[in-house]
Amino acid sequence: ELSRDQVRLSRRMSLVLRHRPEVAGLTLDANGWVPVADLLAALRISRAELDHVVAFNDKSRFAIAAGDDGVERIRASQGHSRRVAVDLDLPSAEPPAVLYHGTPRANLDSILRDGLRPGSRHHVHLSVDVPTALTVGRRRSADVVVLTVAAGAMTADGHLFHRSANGVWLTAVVPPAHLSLK
Ligand code: HQG
Repeated sequence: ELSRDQVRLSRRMSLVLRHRPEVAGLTLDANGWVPVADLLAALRISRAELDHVVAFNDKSRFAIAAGDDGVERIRASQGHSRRVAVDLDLPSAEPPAVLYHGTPRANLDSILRDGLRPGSRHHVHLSVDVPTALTVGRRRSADVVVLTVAAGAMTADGHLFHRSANGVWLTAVVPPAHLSLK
């Protein structure tokens, strides 16, 4: 478990690496990576503090990799704002037959009418199981519904899916015909 300060750091990293890199004076590369050394300097944290948050945040939100140039870089594995022009360059992958999406009940009518839309992010985010979907929905409301997404049927219809490094399924939109209430 992370301490309260470590959770705060994790949130700050999400802000910078997904939504507003400019607040830290950083620019993400085309695939969302930034040199680890630059992030440490921008957030004024040590490598040990960074590594702890990367290793122990509850959803493995961040990935570190060395580039061909030997420079270690970090990025968020999913969840970027649309205003940040990042292409995660994930291969498309075949999803399980069904996936799940948890959302406040207040969104239900609109979703069943218009389908799931990515909102301010790059993709619609889908969960592999109901408990995860409930957790996602409860970030926003205590009164949550879970939708079943016919991912297999969507694939047959030509929709593309990607799996993020931390196991979140991503797709552009989910039409209402492929949604049902769990
Ligand atoms: C809803 C967290 C009305 C949608 C999570 C959701 C996830 C509609 C909200 C990741 C709609 C967007 C993403 C429509 C979609 N009408 N409401 N037609 N279509 N919505 O935060 O999936 O902790 O952008 O149901 O775990 O909640 O940050 O998406 O309620 O993986 O790492 O519009 O964020 O990850 O909200 O969450 P979000 P989300 P982290």
